[in-house]
Amino acid sequence: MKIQTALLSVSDKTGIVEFAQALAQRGVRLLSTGGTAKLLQEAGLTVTEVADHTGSPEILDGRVKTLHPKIHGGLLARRDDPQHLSTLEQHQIDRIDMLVVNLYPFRETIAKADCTFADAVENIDIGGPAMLRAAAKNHGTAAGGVTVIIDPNDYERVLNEIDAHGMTSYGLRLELATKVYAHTAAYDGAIASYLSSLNTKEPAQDQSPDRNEWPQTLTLQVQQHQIMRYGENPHQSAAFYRDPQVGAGLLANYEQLQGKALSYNNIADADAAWECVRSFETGACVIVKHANPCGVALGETAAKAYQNAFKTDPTSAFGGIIAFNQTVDSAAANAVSQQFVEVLLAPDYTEEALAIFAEKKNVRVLKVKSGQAHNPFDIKRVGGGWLVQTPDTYRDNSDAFKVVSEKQPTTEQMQDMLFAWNVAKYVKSNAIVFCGQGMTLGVGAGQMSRVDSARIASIKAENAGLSLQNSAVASDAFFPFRDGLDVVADAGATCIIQPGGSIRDDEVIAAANERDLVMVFTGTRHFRH
Ligand code: 93A
Repeated sequence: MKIQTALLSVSDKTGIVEFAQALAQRGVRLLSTGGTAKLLQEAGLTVTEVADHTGSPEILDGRVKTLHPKIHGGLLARRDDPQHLSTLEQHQIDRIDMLVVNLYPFRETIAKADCTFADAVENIDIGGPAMLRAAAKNHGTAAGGVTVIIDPNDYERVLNEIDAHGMTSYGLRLELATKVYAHTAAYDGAIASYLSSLNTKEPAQDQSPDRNEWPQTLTLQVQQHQIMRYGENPHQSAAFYRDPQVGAGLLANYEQLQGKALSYNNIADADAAWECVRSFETGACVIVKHANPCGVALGETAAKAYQNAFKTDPTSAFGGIIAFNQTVDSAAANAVSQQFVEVLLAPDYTEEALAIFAEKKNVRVLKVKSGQAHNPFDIKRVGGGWLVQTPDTYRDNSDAFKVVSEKQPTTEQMQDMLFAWNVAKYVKSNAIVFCGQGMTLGVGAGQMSRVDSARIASIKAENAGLSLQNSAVASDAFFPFRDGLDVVADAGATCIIQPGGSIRDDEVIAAANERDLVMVFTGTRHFRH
């Protein structure tokens, strides 16, 4: 079936004029929305505006442009169904054979440091996905169907097929339709992830997209960024790909200012460090080794934050990845230069700081832009498949935390617990984190039993010469027995923050009261594997 009418409505206008010209040359009638229509008309093309075609003007600041039966009927009518075709005739609806749409740049918008909530909301595209899903649903049969294009990279392929066969093949239409659903699913995933990262009074119990909304198939479209010398070990080959659809996070936003190429392990650890440091609202420093924070501290200056982070575990900090969420000045650069460091990350560096690092040619110095967006999905490879989940970007609402002990926390204890709780989110499970006065004092990570993590955290504090008297402890999941609690109390902790939810909560609360501890339940668990 020959393509007679195409509707073009794009935010990313790359290549659209050339493509529209090519369609016009092939006798295709062009329909288009405001901005796209204007651009095409300026290029001398004959275009019918959707508003003229439907007889309904764009309303509500463009929120309603294409949401009209003349558009959706034209996209959805089955091409081989006489009843559908007569319904079109009855309502004077023209078939739309090709749809060219790409969406409002939601991810790019929220990646901007100055993005407001209103900016984010206005960039949630409604009409675009509705048309895309309609057109993709109606990609049809071998006899004909709607050709839907979401990616400017596909313009040429479509033209080649039209030139070769007078129409697009079923195979291509199916492939393009599949791409659409993968794209709209990821787009909605990004919106869900953004909304769930906002502070709310009542934390949602289930922030994941509706289980029924998960796509049947996922298409992974990533771009090669760099071939690496090797993978996790020298006998493994590796490459580094970036996801062009994700506007924020380390990989979308870094610039390497000096040093050797990043290794596979550097990138994994740098990502862990950056995700942790950017979660703090005030100045902080995070030192990571093997994907776990081995020191985290707040500090009014970068130097102060670094010095306290380093104190937690100087032995492990050797060869670490160090991330800051504030500008690194000469004081911080001098302090960091005393140790062996693999990678440094910060939003900015002073000229003096860069001059200090220039003396250490091997240190990889990365400048990373902050942004609010997160990956829409976490993906983990398992034998024969992938596990896919929304990321743990849930921002806990401390107003909903409950003091379950008889003893009430002081303001200082509450601050220490909240800091410890935030760090624990970034420590591999089972995580036990001792903190005090805005710094970690002992981190127990990645153990199979919580009580062992507690023991290791207190041994590490002792090795570093740090006192745990009056410290705060966070546990990423509930204490299944009182034993872990006894270990941290013996070490000197006076307050504990944990999710609660064990069938033995009563026993654990009684133990906290017996040991004169403050205990707070958050109601949310933060496993990390
Ligand atoms: O505001 S919308 O959610 N409502 C609509 O009815 C609608 N129709 C198309 N967004 C809508 N679009 C989007 O407008 C398209 O997905 C595309 O990204 C953009 C193109 O607008 P313009 O042609 O005015 O630049």
